[in-house]
Amino acid sequence: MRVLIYHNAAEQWRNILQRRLPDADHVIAADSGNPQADYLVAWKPPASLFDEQTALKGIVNLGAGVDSLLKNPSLPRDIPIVKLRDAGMGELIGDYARYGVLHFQRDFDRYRRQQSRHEWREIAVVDKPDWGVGVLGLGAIGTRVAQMLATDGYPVHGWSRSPKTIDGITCHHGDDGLDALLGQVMTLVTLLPDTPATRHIINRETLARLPAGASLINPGRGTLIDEAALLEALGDEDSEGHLRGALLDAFPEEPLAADSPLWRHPRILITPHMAGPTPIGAAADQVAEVLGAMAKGEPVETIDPEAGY
Ligand code: OXD
Repeated sequence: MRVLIYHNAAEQWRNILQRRLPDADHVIAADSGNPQADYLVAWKPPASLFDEQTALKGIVNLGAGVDSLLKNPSLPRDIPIVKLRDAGMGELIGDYARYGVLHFQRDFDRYRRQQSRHEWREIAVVDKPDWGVGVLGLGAIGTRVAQMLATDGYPVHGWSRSPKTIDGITCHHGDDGLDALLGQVMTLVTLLPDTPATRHIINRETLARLPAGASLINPGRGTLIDEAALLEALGDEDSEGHLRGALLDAFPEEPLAADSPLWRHPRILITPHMAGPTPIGAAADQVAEVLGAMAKGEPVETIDPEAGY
């Protein structure tokens, strides 16, 4: 079987896949003139790659989110697509969420501002059991993040479109469930996929349902958040608004434009889509397993292009 690899670390991927599937022909995709391949293993491939590849039997998306792939105008609609499940990204994103939750729960944002005024004043701690945390999106990664936060002692509420049961997490679903969750969480972590149904799910109305002084952490997708509503909820630059602060890792356009007002807002922390880098070893195990199964005609867990994840 021939596997075509498209990734900005393609060489590393080729070497690691070669070791796992030594009998396959692993080819790094060039801009054009690639040989016909059986499988494409790729992250954000260009449309031209699909235009020239006419014999593909399957695609492995080298990331957990398939939004970019599904928006590709030349994506063939009739072949299976498999995405990376949690290959260790869950724990990394869990650490990111933990950092963000502690940042707000232990008032590091407020202490930072006090420091700029040379102000020495201790703020009473809100205990973890009184600091509800919401996790929107209970896929493999959201579930891991929710469990890590619950282990830390926060009451964690999770939300998904359809009902779920997860040990130690209060699970909500549907529109009513979202309302119920929002009213009870001091920090909201958004880990939903980018689909038409989740676009701007964080908007003026949903932000208003959070308790005053709540905070937002978005290691998911930038499209989940209505940016104008976020800025409005954060209030002016000198005093906390209904929303106390936000830690943002994902943006609708990346890199975030240099003139975006988000950069200079004093209560927004920005990171460059680094919350959950893919651990290549565990991810390569998954890719090799999927390619092996597809080559043998065995069933694999494919994404649902209609649902968008
Ligand atoms: C992913 C990502 O989807 O890195 O894996 O955003």
